Amino acid sequence: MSEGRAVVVAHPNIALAKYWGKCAWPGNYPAVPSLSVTLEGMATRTTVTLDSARSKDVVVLNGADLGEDAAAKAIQLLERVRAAAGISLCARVESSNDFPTGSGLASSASGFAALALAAVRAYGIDWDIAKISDLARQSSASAARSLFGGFAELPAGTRDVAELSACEVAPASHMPLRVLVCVATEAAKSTSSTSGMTLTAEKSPYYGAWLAEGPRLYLEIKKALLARDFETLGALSEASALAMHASALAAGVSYFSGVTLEALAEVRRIRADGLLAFATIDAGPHVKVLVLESGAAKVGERLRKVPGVLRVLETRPGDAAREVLAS
Ligand code: 2P0
Repeated sequence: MSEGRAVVVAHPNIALAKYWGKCAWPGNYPAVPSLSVTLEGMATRTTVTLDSARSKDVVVLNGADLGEDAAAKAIQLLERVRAAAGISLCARVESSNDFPTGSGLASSASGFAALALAAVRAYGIDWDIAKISDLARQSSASAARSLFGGFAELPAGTRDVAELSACEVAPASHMPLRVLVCVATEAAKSTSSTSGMTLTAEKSPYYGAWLAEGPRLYLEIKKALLARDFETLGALSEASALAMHASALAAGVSYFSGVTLEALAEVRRIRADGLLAFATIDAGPHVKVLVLESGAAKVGERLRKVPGVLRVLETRPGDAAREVLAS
């Protein structure tokens, strides 16, 4: 790294125990604890370069200048870093994803994890990974988890905690898990996670049930993960996703498409045929299927035939966000 420049690669993560809903006070604190797996096989690469010739930050995503409005969250993060570093120089941010962006494939998780680490390094601040995770969380709570490899958790916010970071629960080698991502569309979603959560909290008659069920499932999911009990882990992860979406649906917030339902039905048929496969869904139409390495080829073959599935990405537990040499 030359001074004032850093390049970072980060992977998205998918939550086995879902985060959905925020604490009532400002600062982007999650209302429920979550537990995720960071996925090798999809990646964001972000470069932050300080530039004394610039009077504004520029954020380029997948080759297109975002403009100030779309880049507002990224610029806010840079402002926090500048305040901590005591440096006023603006920056150029270039970021690209090798998977669909803004579509429920956790591009904001890998994107803000990569930006937080790259910005802290480029501005030369000596923060540990917990502090960088806290920085990423303020922009996008799921991003706090992508600073870590393997399996990571993020606690719920509490009134007395200002710095809230994720931490590693188990390394990538803990379980031979594979996550088969059924890509249902290349398009970005129309309801952001943040507004979906707000609408759910305001309008869903089942939001209270989710706030009770989410933390209970998180504890059971963590227990099953630590015991390497894949069948229980998968079943509970599917339950967490369905409970989250049930509460959102009751507020009129739907991320499902026909392809989502077709893929969910196929996962149930796969299980009925005696194979262990479990579904999870985030704020987008893609179904992600949890399998063990030994079942990945067979299950993948069946998912590829689901009507509307464009392609199936095979991903596995991966590494933490990391600085790389500029190429
Ligand atoms: C998760 N999701 O735990 C849940 C499950 C989507 C469904 O975290 O509002 O982009 O920026 O903190 O992190 C996606 O939401 O939301 C998300 P904000 P974020 O992965």
